[in-house]
Amino acid sequence: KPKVYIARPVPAEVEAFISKYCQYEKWNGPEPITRSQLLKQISDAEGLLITGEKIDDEFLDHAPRLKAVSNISVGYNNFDLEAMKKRSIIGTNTPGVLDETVADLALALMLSAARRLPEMDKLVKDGKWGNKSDEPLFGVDVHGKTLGIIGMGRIGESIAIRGKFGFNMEVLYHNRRRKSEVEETLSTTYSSLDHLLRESDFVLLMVPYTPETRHLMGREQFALMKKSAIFINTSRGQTVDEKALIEALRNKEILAAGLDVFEKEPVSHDNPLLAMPNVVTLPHIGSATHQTRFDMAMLAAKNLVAVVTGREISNVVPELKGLQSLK
Ligand code: 8YV
Repeated sequence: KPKVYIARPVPAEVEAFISKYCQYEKWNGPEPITRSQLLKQISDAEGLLITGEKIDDEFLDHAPRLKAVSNISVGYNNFDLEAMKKRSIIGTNTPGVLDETVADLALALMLSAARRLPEMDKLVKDGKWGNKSDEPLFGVDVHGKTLGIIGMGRIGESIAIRGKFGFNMEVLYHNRRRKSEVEETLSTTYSSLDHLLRESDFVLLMVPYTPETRHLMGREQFALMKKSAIFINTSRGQTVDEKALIEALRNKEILAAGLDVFEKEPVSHDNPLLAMPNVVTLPHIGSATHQTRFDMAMLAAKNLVAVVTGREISNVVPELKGLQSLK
């Protein structure tokens, strides 16, 4: 049986599945495995199950027998694609199984920021629910507003459905590729980035992190947004120039933000965003429900087993697809 290493805790059923096809070792520590600990574990591994650990030249030099790296996540910005290509290492991800869950969270962030839920929760718990005018507690509506989605992949579509049919929103989208099928079925409107930023009441970022999307939202982009608009990020922190976001919020160029991701994670305690009552912050939990994380781990396990046992492989990341035939 091929040898694999499981670097993240996975449900017992997932481990049992892997054990049918592979010999495996796993990380047992209560703390997440560090890079140097992981480098010590991979000298004879043919496959690896990870979430987000950087796979680069140095890493691969420590893993001469490696064939497959299976990410328990849809994002794969941790893959150095060139380094993997050079060595014909197949990388897989978990598309599809988390779309609805991440879309739910995106709507939760929109609603939380618009109706100021964390502020209101704190007010009640602090015993400050007075009987004076409640105007200071007013928020803004979500229903019927314009939602601009930057990145119309699978998750973007699930968010568009919620906005359109759940909240009667007008949905604009910007994407690398225009998607006429989404325009027809969801009556969304393709828009240039600038137009979307100018027109939207909610600007939601749902793009993969690549060299092209680094700091996609910067000073200029925030300046185009309405002063009454709310910015939501459920993608990757590095797609936003966080300094520019902080400035835009400080200068009241935008109303509020809802963030599941940050440039540096875990976010530092002294990050100015944490002190802003109009910023809703979450610890990167877009896909974090019991069911979805189970489904992601099982799919990642199936991807891994398929590569190391030479079965038909699905979910190879697009940039590494041609490599299948080389193995
Ligand atoms: C990660 C994610 O899996 O799938 C992604 O791209 O961002 C998440 O679902 C999560 O960070 C795991 O810790």
